[in-house]
Amino acid sequence: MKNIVILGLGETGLAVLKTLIKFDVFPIVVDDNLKGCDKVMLEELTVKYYSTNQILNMNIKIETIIKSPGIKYNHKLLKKYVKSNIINDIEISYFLTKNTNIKTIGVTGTNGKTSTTTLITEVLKQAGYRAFSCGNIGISPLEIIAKEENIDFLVYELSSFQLLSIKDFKLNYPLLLNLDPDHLDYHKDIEHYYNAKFDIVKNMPISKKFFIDKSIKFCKDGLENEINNLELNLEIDYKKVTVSKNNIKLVCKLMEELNINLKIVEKVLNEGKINLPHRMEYVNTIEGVDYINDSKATNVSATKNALLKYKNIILLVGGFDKKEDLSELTKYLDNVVHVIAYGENKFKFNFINGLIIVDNLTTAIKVASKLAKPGQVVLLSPASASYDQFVDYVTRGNKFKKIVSRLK
Ligand code: UMA
Repeated sequence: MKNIVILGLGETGLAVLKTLIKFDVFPIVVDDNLKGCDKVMLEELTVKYYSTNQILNMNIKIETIIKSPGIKYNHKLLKKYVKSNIINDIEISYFLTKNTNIKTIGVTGTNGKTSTTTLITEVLKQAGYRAFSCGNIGISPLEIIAKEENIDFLVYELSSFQLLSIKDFKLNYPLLLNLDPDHLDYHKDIEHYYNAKFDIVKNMPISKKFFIDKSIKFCKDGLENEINNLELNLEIDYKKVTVSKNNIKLVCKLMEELNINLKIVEKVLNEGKINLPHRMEYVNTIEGVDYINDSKATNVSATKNALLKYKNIILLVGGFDKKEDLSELTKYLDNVVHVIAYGENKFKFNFINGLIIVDNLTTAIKVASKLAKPGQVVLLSPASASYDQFVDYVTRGNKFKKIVSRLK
């Protein structure tokens, strides 16, 4: 019996399950945290489900494991079945689209992936195409393929976790925005992380072009690097948009390739449609103090970008320790008046002079609001993941906004 296992029944696993069932394939689901309602759903679908330990004890043959991106390669099932075909939803989407007219664009990089993916999709839509964002942005490409008809473009946001599990997947147009240390709790080392990012061109893109930031040195035989060296004549107020200038340039380079008028990029940016929540999001001004929610800044380089954007900052940092070298932040503290650290890794910010340490985000905001003077900015830009005290960065950002609204 050739068993297919879906490992992890989150957003990705569910999309894979629905797709397989559509093709009359009934996989086994393995998840260690299934809720009662998930179990009822699986039973109704006559899909078998097990915990990791249960399936390990069964000693069955497994031909293919479809892995959720958040599950690490040292997971017990993956270690035991290392010779199985281990793939993901991104790989499956390639097989479903490769003989169709759907064009694919992929965006990876350490920071700015979601806003750049959203920008590309919006520009394509305004140029008259049926374009959809998918992937790490929060919706599996399989969901889009199942739901939408006459798709012109799929615009994938791709994380290093997802890129690690691709085999034959290739894109028409790959983009690599930037590279900085991140996710060192998941990857063996920085090289392993960077190499996963380069896997966006593991298989030669159909266009043979790689849209890549000028700061990154990369070459591959037969592949043409398209560098973001355009002089832009667009009227954009960069202070008001959350997509960086470099990423806008790279998007423009891509749009030139697709023969799309760059004035559409200008229009989309100026309409403010790309200003996503939790990314340098303006929340409120209270007694002359601006409150900014940058909860999506889960690494040093994202926090660095926020520190370069604002002045007179009271910075709130801390959370789950991703094993990054936090002392890199020292170089960017010129505009900072106070730093308040909270969360699991709060003591790791001890290299900052005058650091204020508190237990949680609520206290950090309260202390910041007492210290803040008119003209200053209270900036939540944690340089850390949220998992120590929150489900994810969205919950953390929403909590920040809720507490700030109460301050008023
Ligand atoms: N699970 C186990 N055993 C384990 C670990 C997890 O059974 O040892 C199960 C959990 O019980 C859960 C499932 O696995 O049911 C979770 O899988 P997952 O963490 O891959 O979550 P998904 O819901 O499938 O979400 C994933 C991405 N999550 C991660 O990469 C951690 C989402 O990116 C993505 O939006 C979604 O697929 C759709 O593609 C989130 C993210 O934080 C936003 N990404 C990282 C980032 O942006 O920095 C890379």
